[in-house]
Amino acid sequence: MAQEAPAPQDDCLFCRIVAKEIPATVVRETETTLAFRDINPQAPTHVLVIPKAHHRDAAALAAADPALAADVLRETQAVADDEQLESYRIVFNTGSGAGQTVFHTHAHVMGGRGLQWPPG
Ligand code: D5M
Repeated sequence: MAQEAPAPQDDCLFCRIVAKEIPATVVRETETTLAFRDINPQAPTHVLVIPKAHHRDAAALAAADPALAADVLRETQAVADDEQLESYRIVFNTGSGAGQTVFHTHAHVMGGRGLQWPPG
């Protein structure tokens, strides 16, 4: 059973995008999720899918609300379908050492070019 949704954080950039206090190029929205284009795209398609509720990273989201984590994953697939991506990458940077800079769970959906493995 999901816990009560965490309150929006005043100092969280993505909570402020959810609240429409900061503009974003939204490509999809559901009751529980928002998908918008990354401001610094690393691929022709680079969309961020976030839960509207504040969780600091993917692990915290999965622990607190697995159904919401599933909503986010379902929306990454929907973005890939909308963008007609045959191959794409889903990334959850988790922790500053892995490059996480915004501590509100977000899935990067990247595609539209060849993607190397392993990433840097
Ligand atoms: O990814 C955080 C991502 O968030 C990074 O790729 C830039 C993006 N970003 C930062 N500010 C904005 C706004 N205002 N709109 C859209 N995208 C934004 P991380 O995995 O935490 O490094």
